Amino acid sequence: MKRRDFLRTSALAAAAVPAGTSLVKQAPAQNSGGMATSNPIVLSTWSHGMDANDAAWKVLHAGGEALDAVEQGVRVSEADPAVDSVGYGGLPDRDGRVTLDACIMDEQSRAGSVACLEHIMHPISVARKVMETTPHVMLVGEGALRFAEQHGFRRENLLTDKARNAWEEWKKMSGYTPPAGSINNHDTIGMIARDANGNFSGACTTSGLAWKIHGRVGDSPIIGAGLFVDNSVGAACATGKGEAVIRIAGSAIIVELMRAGKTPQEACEEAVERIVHRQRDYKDFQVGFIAMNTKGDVGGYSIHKGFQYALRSQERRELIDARFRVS
Ligand code: SD4
Repeated sequence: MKRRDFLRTSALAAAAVPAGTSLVKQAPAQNSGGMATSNPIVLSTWSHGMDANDAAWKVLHAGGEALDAVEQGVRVSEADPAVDSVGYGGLPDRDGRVTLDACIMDEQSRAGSVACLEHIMHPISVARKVMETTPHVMLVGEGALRFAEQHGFRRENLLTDKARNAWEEWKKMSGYTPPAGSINNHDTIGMIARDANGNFSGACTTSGLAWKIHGRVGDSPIIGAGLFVDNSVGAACATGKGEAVIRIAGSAIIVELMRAGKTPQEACEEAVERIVHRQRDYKDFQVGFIAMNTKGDVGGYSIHKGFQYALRSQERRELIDARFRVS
Protein backbone atom coordinates (compact mmCIF):
# COMPACT_ATOMS: atom_id res chain seq x y z
CA MET A 1 0.00 0.00 0.00
CA LYS A 2 1.33 3.44 -0.93
CA ARG A 3 2.02 5.74 1.99
CA ARG A 4 -0.65 8.26 0.93
CA ASP A 5 -3.21 5.48 0.60
CA PHE A 6 -2.15 4.21 3.99
CA LEU A 7 -2.73 7.64 5.52
CA ARG A 8 -6.20 7.85 3.99
CA THR A 9 -7.10 4.39 5.21
CA SER A 10 -5.79 5.30 8.63
CA ALA A 11 -7.98 8.40 8.69
CA LEU A 12 -11.06 6.32 7.87
CA ALA A 13 -10.11 3.83 10.54
CA ALA A 14 -9.71 6.69 13.02
CA ALA A 15 -13.24 7.86 12.30
CA ALA A 16 -14.55 4.46 13.44
CA VAL A 17 -12.72 4.58 16.77
CA PRO A 18 -14.46 5.82 19.95
CA ALA A 19 -13.85 9.43 20.96
CA GLY A 20 -10.67 9.90 22.95
CA THR A 21 -8.83 7.13 21.13
CA SER A 22 -6.52 8.42 18.39
CA LEU A 23 -5.06 6.16 15.72
CA VAL A 24 -3.68 8.98 13.62
CA LYS A 25 -2.20 12.18 14.95
CA GLN A 26 -3.49 14.26 12.05
CA ALA A 27 -5.99 13.19 9.44
CA PRO A 28 -5.42 14.57 5.95
CA ALA A 29 -7.00 18.02 5.76
CA GLN A 30 -9.91 18.28 3.35
CA ASN A 31 -11.07 21.64 2.10
CA SER A 32 -14.06 20.22 0.37
CA GLY A 33 -15.28 17.77 2.98
CA GLY A 34 -13.68 14.99 0.95
CA MET A 35 -15.89 15.65 -2.06
CA ALA A 36 -14.48 16.44 -5.46
CA THR A 37 -16.02 19.88 -5.82
CA SER A 38 -13.15 22.26 -6.54
CA ASN A 39 -11.95 23.51 -9.88
CA PRO A 40 -8.29 22.60 -10.20
CA ILE A 41 -5.93 25.52 -10.72
CA VAL A 42 -2.17 25.93 -10.92
CA LEU A 43 -0.10 29.08 -10.61
CA SER A 44 3.64 29.49 -11.31
CA THR A 45 6.25 32.20 -11.34
CA TRP A 46 7.67 33.64 -14.59
CA SER A 47 7.05 32.85 -18.24
CA HIS A 48 8.65 29.39 -18.08
CA GLY A 49 5.80 28.67 -15.67
CA MET A 50 3.56 28.32 -18.74
CA ASP A 51 5.21 25.06 -19.87
CA ALA A 52 5.53 23.89 -16.30
CA ASN A 53 1.83 24.59 -15.72
CA ASP A 54 0.93 22.51 -18.78
CA ALA A 55 2.68 19.49 -17.25
CA ALA A 56 0.98 20.12 -13.91
CA TRP A 57 -2.35 20.59 -15.61
CA LYS A 58 -2.15 17.14 -17.22
CA VAL A 59 -2.07 15.67 -13.73
CA LEU A 60 -4.80 17.93 -12.33
CA HIS A 61 -7.08 17.56 -15.33
CA ALA A 62 -6.90 13.77 -15.03
CA GLY A 63 -8.09 14.04 -11.42
CA GLY A 64 -4.59 13.68 -9.97
CA GLU A 65 -3.28 15.11 -6.74
CA ALA A 66 -1.80 18.59 -6.36
CA LEU A 67 1.39 17.06 -4.95
CA ASP A 68 2.04 15.06 -8.12
CA ALA A 69 1.05 18.04 -10.25
CA VAL A 70 3.57 20.45 -8.73
CA GLU A 71 6.38 17.90 -8.83
CA GLN A 72 5.73 17.04 -12.48
CA GLY A 73 5.28 20.70 -13.31
CA VAL A 74 8.53 22.11 -11.98
CA ARG A 75 10.52 19.16 -13.35
CA VAL A 76 9.92 20.72 -16.79
CA SER A 77 11.89 23.85 -15.83
CA GLU A 78 14.54 21.80 -14.02
CA ALA A 79 15.29 19.84 -17.20
CA ASP A 80 15.18 22.84 -19.56
CA PRO A 81 18.69 24.15 -20.34
CA ALA A 82 17.17 27.40 -21.63
CA VAL A 83 16.04 28.30 -18.10
CA ASP A 84 19.29 29.53 -16.58
CA SER A 85 18.03 29.87 -13.02
CA VAL A 86 16.70 26.36 -12.39
CA GLY A 87 18.27 22.87 -12.52
CA TYR A 88 20.15 21.84 -15.67
CA GLY A 89 21.57 24.95 -17.36
CA GLY A 90 21.38 26.96 -14.13
CA LEU A 91 24.10 29.59 -13.68
CA PRO A 92 26.77 28.44 -11.22
CA ASP A 93 28.16 29.96 -8.06
CA ARG A 94 31.34 32.04 -8.18
CA ASP A 95 33.44 28.86 -8.17
CA GLY A 96 31.66 27.53 -11.25
CA ARG A 97 29.59 24.97 -9.33
CA VAL A 98 25.87 24.55 -10.00
CA THR A 99 24.22 24.20 -6.59
CA LEU A 100 20.48 23.64 -6.40
CA ASP A 101 17.83 24.42 -3.79
CA ALA A 102 14.29 22.99 -3.79
CA CYS A 103 11.36 22.29 -1.52
CA ILE A 104 7.92 20.75 -1.67
CA MET A 105 4.95 20.94 0.72
CA ASP A 106 1.59 19.15 0.66
CA GLU A 107 -1.94 19.41 2.02
CA GLN A 108 -1.02 17.61 5.23
CA SER A 109 1.68 20.21 5.95
CA ARG A 110 4.30 17.60 5.20
CA ALA A 111 7.46 19.16 3.76
CA GLY A 112 10.76 18.14 2.19
CA SER A 113 13.71 20.19 1.12
CA VAL A 114 17.24 20.01 -0.27
CA ALA A 115 19.81 22.79 -0.36
CA CYS A 116 23.19 23.24 -2.01
CA LEU A 117 22.66 19.97 -3.87
CA GLU A 118 25.02 19.36 -6.81
CA HIS A 119 24.90 17.05 -9.85
CA ILE A 120 21.23 16.03 -9.65
CA MET A 121 18.87 17.16 -12.41
CA HIS A 122 15.66 17.00 -10.37
CA PRO A 123 16.16 18.34 -6.84
CA ILE A 124 12.38 18.64 -6.43
CA SER A 125 12.05 14.87 -6.59
CA VAL A 126 14.84 14.46 -4.05
CA ALA A 127 12.98 16.92 -1.80
CA ARG A 128 9.86 14.79 -2.17
CA LYS A 129 11.86 11.69 -1.20
CA VAL A 130 13.13 13.52 1.89
CA MET A 131 9.52 14.31 2.78
CA GLU A 132 8.18 10.82 2.16
CA THR A 133 10.97 8.54 3.33
CA THR A 134 12.78 10.30 6.18
CA PRO A 135 11.85 11.80 9.54
CA HIS A 136 13.49 15.07 8.40
CA VAL A 137 12.49 18.13 6.40
CA MET A 138 15.80 19.34 5.01
CA LEU A 139 19.05 17.79 3.73
CA VAL A 140 21.99 19.83 2.48
CA GLY A 141 25.17 19.52 0.45
CA GLU A 142 27.09 16.23 0.53
CA GLY A 143 24.46 14.56 2.67
CA ALA A 144 21.71 15.49 0.24
CA LEU A 145 23.77 14.19 -2.69
CA ARG A 146 24.52 10.90 -0.93
CA PHE A 147 20.82 10.53 -0.07
CA ALA A 148 19.84 11.21 -3.69
CA GLU A 149 22.26 8.62 -5.04
CA GLN A 150 21.06 6.08 -2.50
CA HIS A 151 17.56 6.62 -3.89
CA GLY A 152 18.64 6.01 -7.47
CA PHE A 153 19.11 9.58 -8.72
CA ARG A 154 21.89 9.74 -11.32
CA ARG A 155 24.87 12.05 -10.96
CA GLU A 156 25.05 14.35 -14.00
CA ASN A 157 26.93 17.39 -15.24
CA LEU A 158 24.51 20.31 -14.90
CA LEU A 159 26.87 23.04 -16.12
CA THR A 160 26.07 23.71 -19.79
CA ASP A 161 28.57 25.35 -22.13
CA LYS A 162 26.38 28.45 -22.19
CA ALA A 163 26.39 28.73 -18.38
CA ARG A 164 30.14 28.07 -18.24
CA ASN A 165 30.79 30.83 -20.80
CA ALA A 166 28.62 33.26 -18.82
CA TRP A 167 30.61 32.40 -15.70
CA GLU A 168 33.94 32.91 -17.53
CA GLU A 169 32.71 36.36 -18.61
CA TRP A 170 31.55 37.21 -15.08
CA LYS A 171 34.93 36.25 -13.65
CA LYS A 172 36.70 38.76 -15.91
CA MET A 173 34.64 41.67 -14.55
CA SER A 174 33.71 40.76 -11.01
CA GLY A 175 36.84 40.52 -8.93
CA TYR A 176 35.25 37.38 -7.41
CA THR A 177 32.80 39.61 -5.52
CA PRO A 178 29.46 37.87 -4.88
CA PRO A 179 26.32 39.72 -6.03
CA ALA A 180 24.18 41.50 -3.48
CA GLY A 181 21.19 40.55 -5.64
CA SER A 182 19.93 42.57 -8.55
CA ILE A 183 16.76 43.39 -10.39
CA ASN A 184 17.56 40.74 -13.01
CA ASN A 185 19.26 37.93 -11.04
CA HIS A 186 16.25 35.66 -10.49
CA ASP A 187 13.68 33.40 -12.23
CA THR A 188 13.20 30.62 -9.71
CA ILE A 189 10.15 28.56 -10.43
CA GLY A 190 7.63 28.48 -7.62
CA MET A 191 4.38 26.62 -8.25
CA ILE A 192 1.22 26.28 -6.18
CA ALA A 193 -1.74 24.12 -7.12
CA ARG A 194 -5.17 23.15 -5.90
CA ASP A 195 -6.60 19.83 -7.07
CA ALA A 196 -10.19 18.67 -7.58
CA ASN A 197 -10.42 17.62 -3.93
CA GLY A 198 -9.60 21.16 -2.88
CA ASN A 199 -6.18 20.11 -1.64
CA PHE A 200 -3.13 22.36 -2.03
CA SER A 201 0.52 21.58 -2.67
CA GLY A 202 3.48 23.70 -3.68
CA ALA A 203 6.99 23.31 -5.07
CA CYS A 204 9.90 25.68 -5.47
CA THR A 205 13.21 24.95 -7.23
CA THR A 206 16.19 27.05 -8.27
CA SER A 207 19.89 27.26 -8.94
CA GLY A 208 19.74 30.38 -6.79
CA LEU A 209 21.53 33.66 -7.24
CA ALA A 210 24.13 33.42 -9.98
CA TRP A 211 27.75 33.89 -8.80
CA LYS A 212 26.87 33.44 -5.12
CA ILE A 213 29.43 32.34 -2.54
CA HIS A 214 29.70 28.54 -2.57
CA GLY A 215 27.36 27.20 0.10
CA ARG A 216 24.96 30.14 -0.02
CA VAL A 217 21.32 29.08 0.33
CA GLY A 218 18.42 31.35 -0.60
CA ASP A 219 14.76 31.36 0.28
CA SER A 220 13.67 28.73 -2.23
CA PRO A 221 14.27 25.58 -0.14
CA ILE A 222 13.17 27.20 3.12
CA ILE A 223 9.66 26.32 4.18
CA GLY A 224 7.89 29.57 5.11
CA ALA A 225 10.21 31.72 3.00
CA GLY A 226 10.21 30.43 -0.60
CA LEU A 227 7.04 28.39 -0.15
CA PHE A 228 4.26 27.81 2.33
CA VAL A 229 1.07 25.76 2.18
CA ASP A 230 -1.73 25.63 4.72
CA ASN A 231 -4.59 23.57 3.37
CA SER A 232 -7.20 25.46 5.35
CA VAL A 233 -6.03 28.83 3.96
CA GLY A 234 -4.10 28.47 0.69
CA ALA A 235 -0.52 28.72 -0.50
CA ALA A 236 2.14 31.22 -1.50
CA CYS A 237 5.62 31.21 -3.01
CA ALA A 238 8.39 33.65 -3.81
CA THR A 239 11.02 34.53 -6.35
CA GLY A 240 13.80 37.10 -6.42
CA LYS A 241 16.42 37.97 -3.86
CA GLY A 242 16.19 35.17 -1.33
CA GLU A 243 17.82 37.05 1.53
CA ALA A 244 15.06 39.68 1.38
CA VAL A 245 12.34 37.01 1.39
CA ILE A 246 13.87 35.07 4.29
CA ARG A 247 14.04 38.24 6.38
CA ILE A 248 10.25 38.62 6.33
CA ALA A 249 9.37 34.88 6.24
CA GLY A 250 7.63 35.90 3.00
CA SER A 251 5.44 32.97 2.01
CA ALA A 252 4.36 32.14 5.57
CA ILE A 253 3.44 35.79 6.12
CA ILE A 254 1.27 35.82 3.02
CA VAL A 255 -0.60 32.71 4.15
CA GLU A 256 -1.11 34.26 7.59
CA LEU A 257 -2.39 37.48 6.03
CA MET A 258 -4.88 35.45 3.98
CA ARG A 259 -5.93 33.60 7.13
CA ALA A 260 -6.60 37.02 8.67
CA GLY A 261 -8.93 37.89 5.78
CA LYS A 262 -6.76 39.49 3.09
CA THR A 263 -7.23 38.44 -0.51
CA PRO A 264 -4.21 36.78 -2.17
CA GLN A 265 -3.52 40.03 -4.01
CA GLU A 266 -3.68 42.13 -0.83
CA ALA A 267 -1.50 39.64 1.03
CA CYS A 268 1.20 39.69 -1.67
CA GLU A 269 1.13 43.50 -1.67
CA GLU A 270 1.47 43.63 2.12
CA ALA A 271 4.48 41.27 2.03
CA VAL A 272 6.22 43.47 -0.56
CA GLU A 273 5.36 46.50 1.58
CA ARG A 274 7.15 44.92 4.54
CA ILE A 275 10.30 44.50 2.47
CA VAL A 276 10.07 48.06 1.18
CA HIS A 277 9.61 49.51 4.67
CA ARG A 278 12.32 47.52 6.42
CA GLN A 279 15.01 46.90 3.79
CA ARG A 280 16.54 50.19 2.69
CA ASP A 281 18.16 48.85 -0.48
CA TYR A 282 14.86 47.55 -1.90
CA LYS A 283 15.30 49.57 -5.09
CA ASP A 284 18.34 47.48 -5.97
CA PHE A 285 16.71 44.06 -6.11
CA GLN A 286 13.58 42.27 -7.26
CA VAL A 287 11.20 40.12 -5.21
CA GLY A 288 7.91 38.71 -6.49
CA PHE A 289 5.20 36.72 -4.72
CA ILE A 290 2.22 34.68 -5.90
CA ALA A 291 -0.61 33.32 -3.77
CA MET A 292 -3.89 31.41 -3.97
CA ASN A 293 -6.67 30.93 -1.43
CA THR A 294 -9.25 28.19 -0.87
CA LYS A 295 -11.77 29.99 -3.11
CA GLY A 296 -9.29 29.71 -5.97
CA ASP A 297 -8.66 33.48 -5.98
CA VAL A 298 -5.11 34.32 -6.99
CA GLY A 299 -2.72 37.23 -6.67
CA GLY A 300 0.78 38.32 -7.56
CA TYR A 301 2.90 41.35 -6.79
CA SER A 302 6.53 42.44 -7.04
CA ILE A 303 8.81 45.27 -6.03
CA HIS A 304 9.71 46.17 -9.62
CA LYS A 305 8.03 46.02 -12.98
CA GLY A 306 8.68 42.87 -15.00
CA PHE A 307 7.44 40.06 -12.79
CA GLN A 308 5.06 37.69 -14.55
CA TYR A 309 3.17 34.65 -13.38
CA ALA A 310 1.44 31.85 -15.25
CA LEU A 311 -2.05 30.57 -14.54
CA ARG A 312 -3.72 27.39 -15.80
CA SER A 313 -7.26 26.24 -15.06
CA GLN A 314 -10.11 24.70 -17.03
CA GLU A 315 -10.95 28.04 -18.62
CA ARG A 316 -7.64 29.89 -18.59
CA ARG A 317 -4.07 29.54 -19.84
CA GLU A 318 -2.45 32.91 -19.27
CA LEU A 319 0.74 34.75 -18.51
CA ILE A 320 -0.12 37.64 -16.22
CA ASP A 321 1.91 40.82 -15.75
CA ALA A 322 2.05 41.32 -12.02
CA ARG A 323 1.33 44.68 -10.49
CA PHE A 324 4.38 46.24 -8.85
CA ARG A 325 5.45 48.74 -6.23
CA VAL A 326 8.23 50.71 -7.98
CA SER A 327 8.38 51.60 -11.67
C1 SD4 B 1 17.38 32.74 -4.44
N1 SD4 B 1 15.05 33.17 -4.84
O1 SD4 B 1 18.18 31.82 -4.43
C2 SD4 B 1 16.27 32.69 -5.44
C3 SD4 B 1 16.70 33.53 -6.59
C4 SD4 B 1 15.92 33.38 -7.76
O2 SD4 B 1 16.24 32.40 -9.85
O3 SD4 B 1 14.80 33.81 -7.89
N2 SD4 B 1 16.64 32.73 -8.68
O4 SD4 B 1 17.48 33.73 -3.74
